[in-house]
Amino acid sequence: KKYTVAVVGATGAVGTKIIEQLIKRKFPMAQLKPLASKRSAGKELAVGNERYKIEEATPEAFEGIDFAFFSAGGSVSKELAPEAAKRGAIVIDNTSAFRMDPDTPLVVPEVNPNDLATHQGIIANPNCSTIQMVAALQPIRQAFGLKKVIVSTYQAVSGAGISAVNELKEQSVHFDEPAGVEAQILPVKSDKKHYPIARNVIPQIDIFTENGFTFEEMKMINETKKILHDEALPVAATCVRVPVTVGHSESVYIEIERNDVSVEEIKEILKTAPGIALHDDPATQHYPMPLYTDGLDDVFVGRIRKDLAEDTGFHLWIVADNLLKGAALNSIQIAEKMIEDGLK
Ligand code: A2P
Ligand code: 11C
Repeated sequence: KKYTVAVVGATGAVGTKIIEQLIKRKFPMAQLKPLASKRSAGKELAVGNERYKIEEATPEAFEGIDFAFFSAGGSVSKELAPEAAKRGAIVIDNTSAFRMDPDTPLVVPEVNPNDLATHQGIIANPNCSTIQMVAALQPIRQAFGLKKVIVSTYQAVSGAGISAVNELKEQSVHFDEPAGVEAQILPVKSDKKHYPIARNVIPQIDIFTENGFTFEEMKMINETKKILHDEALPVAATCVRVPVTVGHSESVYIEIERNDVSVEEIKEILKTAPGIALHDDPATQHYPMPLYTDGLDDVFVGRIRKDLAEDTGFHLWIVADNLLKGAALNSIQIAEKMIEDGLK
């Protein structure tokens, strides 16, 4: 069987990757419909040898669509995802609009595939920094239990969209005086102040919530608990933007249930875990770095160490392409899994 597919936000950082991946993975498509704002309607989109006409995303655009991938921001999803679902499409939403809705499954196929069966038309794709973390932690959790997670992130500017990537590029051209190029996007376009990202590190991703954590940090905390079905799991996050184009990195401290586990045993588990690539050899300076994971599908793990004071504690370094496993690839894997499970 072949499916009709719509991509909402087709001109964006994630939308273009979704189209690339649909083609690369030979997703069984009868038709591909790129949708964006009125500004882009009528323009042509070139992907490989193919050219597609971009249409405006309207409720009617979803007539006859089987799968609709959304990555055009939360407000577009809130308005149009229910319209697409009403017309019979399975919506796979990349925004935070429905993630914490109890009726919406939040899925990483390697971690909680069984949640897909409960869907009511919309499936949420988790935040990029959450996806790569739970993908690496779930196999460890299944083998040894998981008691606590503390994560600090080093996130690429592409997570904030194409305009943030352009901002880093422009500031980098003026390397000696990045502050001379006025920052307009980062850390958050809608917030009051903006700071340069070239030659800088910004400890704010998304706006602040009332408890002092940012929304990005709260997403990591709440989404991790939802995906792992463990509301009581203590999770803390500090999310930081770094001058990297693609690839989020994470320093993760975990405590497991057992106190007799070695680093070797953790490595053995990760070696065979789906979607995980273990790159961990200090002797040869082998560890994951975002520059080398750009364009790759796996979640890369390295620098695994046992804590020096806590028997159940381990430190890990986790890197993945935020636009692929963090967004486009995971979304398509959700659709592939649904087809495999006979859910569409
Ligand atoms: P457009 O190019 O027409 O503005 P990014 O996250 O990289 O900044 O991309 C955002 C994506 O969301 C773009 O494809 C953009 O399309 C799309 N978009 C923005 N606003 C709307 C809207 N109101 N309706 C549909 N798509 C939208
Ligand atoms: C970032 N993680 O790096 C964000 C982007 O909720 O899907 C993804 C935001 C989201 O800025």
